[in-house]
Parts: sequence; structure tokens; C-alpha cells
Amino acid sequence: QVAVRDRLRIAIQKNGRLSQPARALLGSCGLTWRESPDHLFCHGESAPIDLLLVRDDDIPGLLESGLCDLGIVGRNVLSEYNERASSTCGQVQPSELRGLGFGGCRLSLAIPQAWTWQGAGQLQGKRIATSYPGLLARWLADAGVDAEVVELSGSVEIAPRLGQADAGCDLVSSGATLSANQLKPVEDILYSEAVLAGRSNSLPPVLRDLADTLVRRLDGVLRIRD
Ligand code: PRT
Ligand code: ZN
Repeated sequence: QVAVRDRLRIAIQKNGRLSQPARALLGSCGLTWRESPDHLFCHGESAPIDLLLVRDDDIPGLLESGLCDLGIVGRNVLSEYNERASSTCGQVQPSELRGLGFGGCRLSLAIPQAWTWQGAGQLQGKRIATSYPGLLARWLADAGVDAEVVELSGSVEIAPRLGQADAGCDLVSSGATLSANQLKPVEDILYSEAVLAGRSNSLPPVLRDLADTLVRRLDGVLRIRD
């Protein structure tokens, strides 16, 4: 267990698609910060609410361990983390508190353009490359299909061309990356956007009050944006 803090700590992506929109959203809630010279930490000035700037993949773990109280992360990353964690018994898993309306994309199954899609059964015995093995394995199990999941940390869309896999399962927004690699999306496994994640029910009272106040302000900002 970590030492009790009296300042709320929010983990957001340091560099990437969600960094600027996440900071802008929190800024709209009236928060201001002083950023450390190494750009890893932002000390809250207008409220005792600090930011930790990290890789997005680290955010669910920081929440689960209690090192951070809230996080802004893609639903894809949070769901994959919880999918894998559910097989081991653990602490309180971080959960989605709010959808934030930016960073929208789909986790889609993609097959070579030359194939005619005939449904999940077509994947029986095939190799599918993905960075989301937990979510893909769950989808395959639900579909009753036995396929080999090839876990890659990136460049999933070139795996079929390289002969490393027969199909892929990756994030898609415009679809341009898939078509540039002669692939086409055929099934959506998850609809994603940036989410506010946390384990607010297990926060100590001072932090819970700060988190509740912030979430109320966030709801106000999100209502106006709609
Ligand atoms: O360094 P760090 O680990 O923090 O960053 P990262 O490289 O893992 O993440 P980043 O910044 O690329 O994405 C952060 C989050 O943005 C993702 O987890 C998603 O929730 C969300 N997001 C939204 C996307 C996309 N849209 C998206 N298009 N993440 C990735 N992509 C990829 C996609 O996989 C494809 O390869 O962008 C490429 C272009 O997409 P098309 O379909 O428009 O061609
Ligand atoms: Zn990442």
C-alpha cells in the first residue's frame, strides 16, 4: 500500500494523440499547473490536483497500484488491461468513469482485400496479428473460433504482407493505413474513445472529494461540448 497523499494525481499520456486533448479538457475544468523541467510531472496551482505524464500503456497499472487516482486513456488500452488482469486475481481493477468524446477509433479485425468475408468461421486455424491479444482472444472465444493469436507490439498491418500472419486486428480511424497495406476491416471488436478511468470507490476521503468535484466539473464541460 502506498503512503496516503492529500493531492489528487491524474495520469495522462505524455506524448501522443491523447496528450493535448486531455490537458485541454482538464484545463477547461479550471485546472492550471506548473510543469517540471523534465516534463514528467505537472504540479497543480489552482487546485491540489497534479498530473503525471506517462506512456498510455502504463496508465491502467498506475491506477491499479494506487500510484495515481484518475487517468485519461483509450478504452482500448483499459479494456485490454482488464481483460488480461481478469485471469489473475488482483487488486481493484480500474474502471471507466466517463467517455470523453475524443480519440475515437475502432479495434477492428482486418483481412486481405482479396478475401471474401464469410464470417468468423473463416478464421478457424488462421494466424491473427494484434497488439490486443486479450480482447482478440475473448472475441474469438465468443465466436467459437480456434485461431492463433500472434502478439506484436506494433506494425500489425504489415504482418499479413510479411507472411507473419493471415489477418490482423488493430485500431482503425480513417482506414487509410489498412488499405495502404491491402487489408480491409470486416468486424469491429471494440468502439473506443478516450475515457476517464479510476478506482474512485476505493479512494481515501480527501482524494475522493477532489475526484468527485473534478468529475462534476468535467460533466459540465462535456455537456457544453455536446
Ligand atoms: O507513447 P505511447 O505508448 O503513450 O503512445 P501510443 O503510440 O501507444 O499511442 P497513440 O498516441 O498512437 O494513441 C493513443 C490512443 O489514441 C490509442 O490508444 C487510441 O485510444 C487512440 N486512437 C485514436 C488511435 C487512433 N485513433 C489511430 N488511428 N490510436 C492509434 N491509431 C493508429 C491506427 O492503429 C493506425 O495504425 O493510427 C494509424 C492510422 O489510422 P488510420 O485508420 O486513420 O489510417
Ligand atoms: Zn502506447
